[in-house]
Amino acid sequence: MPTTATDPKILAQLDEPYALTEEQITRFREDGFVKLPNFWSAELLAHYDDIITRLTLSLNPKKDVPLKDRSTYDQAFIQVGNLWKKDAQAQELAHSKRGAQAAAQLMGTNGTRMWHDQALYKEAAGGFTPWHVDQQYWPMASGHSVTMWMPFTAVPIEMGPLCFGRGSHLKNIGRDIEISDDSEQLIREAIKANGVLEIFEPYALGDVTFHYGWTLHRAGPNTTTDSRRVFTVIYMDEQMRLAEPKNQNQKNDWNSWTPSTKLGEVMDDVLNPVLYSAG
Ligand SMILES: O=C(O)CCC(=O)C(=O)O
Repeated sequence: MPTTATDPKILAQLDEPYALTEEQITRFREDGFVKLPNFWSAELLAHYDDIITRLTLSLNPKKDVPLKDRSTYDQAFIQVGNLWKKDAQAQELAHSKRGAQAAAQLMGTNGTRMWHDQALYKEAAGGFTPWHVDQQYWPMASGHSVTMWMPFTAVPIEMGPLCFGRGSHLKNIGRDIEISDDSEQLIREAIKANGVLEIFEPYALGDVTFHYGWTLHRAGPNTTTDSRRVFTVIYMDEQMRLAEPKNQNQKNDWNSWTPSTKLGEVMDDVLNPVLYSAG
């Protein structure tokens, strides 16, 4: 079904800077994540919820496989990447200056490039997301990567909001373990042994979180009868260079998200446009 063009008032909101406080920037750098209230308006969320949900359900690679027959990873969410390449309105959201500028300011970089976007829909009765770090998958030469995790609705605890290991981006925990039942168990034990605090809170409508690629995180199962509808945009430093892949996941992600970039180069593939630069 065709979707109506985005209202110019909503388009303008995508470009408006978010007024980050010094405290929010400090929290992000020390804790490895920060929650930003009222990042998006209810009308903007309702508009893009329709668009992203339609795309995600139509492109869902697991749509014919019942939940019970899937792996732990595939029970955790429906995952569809780079929606911005498939739909002009998804691109409006994925390339918002508001998100890209906040990411640069939080990391303290001059600008940000696109790594990729992802819809992460935890279905009704969908399983937990095991503990992991994202950068295990990414062949990046520095830790200047960050995910904006934006739900289209409020996310109560029983729907599976993200849970973060506070300050875990500064500790070397679980960096070699891919997301799996093993990562859930091994990282859980390491978190306890290292006294890392787990921060697990509901999201109100309009809240987003930003977390570093090296921050440990997980999510509980969705025990409600609604889908947890989340869109994420992953940003990196505009100067990010391609590092030698450390594992097969990093080789795959090189191929998927920055195929023309050579080792040691700035990731300047057509898939990695600069989304914000302070100049
Ligand atoms: O949405 C989830 O359950 C996991 C999300 C995640 O791992 C991420 O955005 O880095």
